[in-house]
Amino acid sequence: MDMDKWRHVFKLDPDKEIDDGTLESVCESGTDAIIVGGTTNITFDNTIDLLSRIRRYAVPCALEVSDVDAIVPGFDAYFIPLVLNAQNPEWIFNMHVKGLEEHGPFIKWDEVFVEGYVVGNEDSAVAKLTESRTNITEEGMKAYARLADQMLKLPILYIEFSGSYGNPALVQAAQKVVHNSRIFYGGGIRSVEQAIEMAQWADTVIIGNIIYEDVTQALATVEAVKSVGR
Ligand code: 1GP
Repeated sequence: MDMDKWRHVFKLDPDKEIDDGTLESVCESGTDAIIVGGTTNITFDNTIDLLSRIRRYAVPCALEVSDVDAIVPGFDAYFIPLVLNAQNPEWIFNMHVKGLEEHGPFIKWDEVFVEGYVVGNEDSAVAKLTESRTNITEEGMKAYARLADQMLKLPILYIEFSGSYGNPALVQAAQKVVHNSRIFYGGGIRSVEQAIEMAQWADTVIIGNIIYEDVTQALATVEAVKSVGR
């Protein structure tokens, strides 16, 4: 699994229904990877069910951990969100420490990647849960990008607008100052044009909800993102 080459990723939510045909088209689309993740009603059972269905295909598959009780073995990688603009202390490090108390001795650290999340859509479930400070200027985004990249040396800066299309200028601002972190952008991409716009600045473009609303449009984003050189 070579995360440094991922340009396009589909994110599948264990809490949402997906039929076998749609799942096959997503996994065989030419996307670079599938991330399994969501914010609400994520359980061990719905996560392992989805993993076992994705495993019929060769595509790499990572789990984005949002609930310590829903950590399922057998993924290629484990992404651990750290919400940099969370104001609720429970979501800053308490959850991580709880996870480490339970799973610490068994973790294979070369499979673990911490994502420095910056949450931008105030109406999203993740913003509400973590009480994220969502009004972010370009200068603010540069500060978060430096925090993730230079100060914390995180492998991923994830600009998350889950459910609403964000301002590409914010991703551009982050890209200007980041040296090593890979910039993931996800949120509200519903068209090929939006996918192309974000692909100019984001290293990796994440497509979520549109899979469940208009799979043809979702599949078209794969080639669109890959057509943009970076
Ligand atoms: C959600 O960033 C992803 O965590 C993708 O967002 O579902 O809005 O595409 P959407």
